Amino acid sequence: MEPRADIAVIGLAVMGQNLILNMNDHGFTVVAYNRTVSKVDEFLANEAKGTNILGAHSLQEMAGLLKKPRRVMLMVKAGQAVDDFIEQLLGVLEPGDIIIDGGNSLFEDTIRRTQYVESKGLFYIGTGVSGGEEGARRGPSIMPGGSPAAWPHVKPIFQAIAAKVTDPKTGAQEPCCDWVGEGGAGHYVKMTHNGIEYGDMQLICEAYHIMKDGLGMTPDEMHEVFKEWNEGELKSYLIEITRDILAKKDDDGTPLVDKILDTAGQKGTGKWTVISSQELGIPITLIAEAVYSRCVSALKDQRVEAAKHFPPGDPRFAGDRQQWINDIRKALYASKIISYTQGYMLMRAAAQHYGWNLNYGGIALMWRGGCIIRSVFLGEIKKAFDKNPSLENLLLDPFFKKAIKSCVRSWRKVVSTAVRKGIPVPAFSTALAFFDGFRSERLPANLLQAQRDYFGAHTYERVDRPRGEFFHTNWTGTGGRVASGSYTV
Ligand code: NBP
Repeated sequence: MEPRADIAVIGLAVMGQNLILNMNDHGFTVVAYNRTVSKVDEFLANEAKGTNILGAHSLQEMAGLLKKPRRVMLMVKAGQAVDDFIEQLLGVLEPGDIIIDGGNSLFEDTIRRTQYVESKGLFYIGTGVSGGEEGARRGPSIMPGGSPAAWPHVKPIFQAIAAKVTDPKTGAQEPCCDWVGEGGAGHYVKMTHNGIEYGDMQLICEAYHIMKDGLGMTPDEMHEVFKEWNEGELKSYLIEITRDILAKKDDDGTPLVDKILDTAGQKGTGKWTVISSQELGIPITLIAEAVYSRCVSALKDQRVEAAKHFPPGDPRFAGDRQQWINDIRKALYASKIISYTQGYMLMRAAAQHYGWNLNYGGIALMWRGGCIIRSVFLGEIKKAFDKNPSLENLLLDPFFKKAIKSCVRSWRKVVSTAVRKGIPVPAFSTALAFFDGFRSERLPANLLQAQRDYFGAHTYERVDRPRGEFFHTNWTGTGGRVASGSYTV
């Protein structure tokens, strides 16, 4: 058969199948391949029936069907499967061809794979794809990085199948997909997206927890609150699904949410975000708390036991319920601003460390539609970076500065009352602690430096001397004159 296919997709699980169908809808001819080859025929006979989708039963056959430069997209389990396929593909592709990994790969693997594939004369793209099954089928958010030379060949397909959002200024339909940067930049941005997703979900859960235990509200009542919140500044996919979840009834007519076991799992991208933040020295405290909150939730048996030893007091918040609901909304909004501020701080540090030229407004646009964290809020972030592309910190943008100031009273009230009443609000409170630390001209780290110098001769800088001059004090009178050069604590 003559080469006539635009792209091949390997991996016929939920994401691969739906992306193929999406590509087909947009007029591209796609070749489908899967490790378990019988799934190719199953797919062609069912979901892909009546479409232009082609099937291949070997990688050689797949390569023969593709126009050049060949574009091959992997939608397989992240990890070794990707390396194995790359190795096999190098045997059937030729220089100039493009291998794309659309799975949730660790960005460091993508950096390594880009270098490896480029060393063989081919190009590599590691791309985040967000939006789950529905997104893959109807329009995901796509965050590609890797070999810049490959982007023009992939761009028409990716931008066609991506979610679209309307540019408020021009009214034009903008795709939620653009070039992110070299090497692992695309997967890094996707990882940060997932970290922020962890944070957003935790914040919503804390608001729910306060309304449930502090205000004694039923799921139906909370459904109404989330419905209202979804019409304002919090309008987002996650608020929308929370609204719908709270209205959902089990077969016996009672709220389904009350029947769901309170232990959460995690797949790893939240954890990776926190690990990277630790390596880069960036405080993404809210995402970290969101990951740890899932870990605490997983200790169900221990929690049940501990609850017997430390029984709760009365968690009820005194005062006007509607006023509290407004305060909780503001606490959620302010905490969300902190979470995104931290996420952007992380991406900025990563860009500097790995040498990526990230377009921060473009990233907000990519997240504006198609993905799990899509929201009107991201439109405001896009505007902030459009106004000032070199904006150092989101908190200092006039819109967000004003927003935080208008929320801060409610935020403190909600956090302090939840703490007094024993309702855990780790994300709300860490966001507030970060805010208070970040806006402090002077922190107690002077004492900390003194402690470090005391026990380890780590030296310190002085407020009355220029930065970069280091001093050591013989605190006890028994220490030596030598300062530590390598031992760091
Ligand atoms: P899975 O992550 O469940 O992977 C299934 C595919 O991987 C099948 O094609 C399977 O082939 C193949 N595979 C496995 Br498993 N082990 C393999 C190996 N050792 N060698 C070769 N192939 C192997 O599929 P998915 O949920 O569609 O996700 C695909 C990628 O997209 C993943 O990286 C995922 O993290 C990412 N992602 C998923 C979502 C989502 O909502 N599901 C969202 C965004 C991104 P087989 O049929 O022969 O077993």
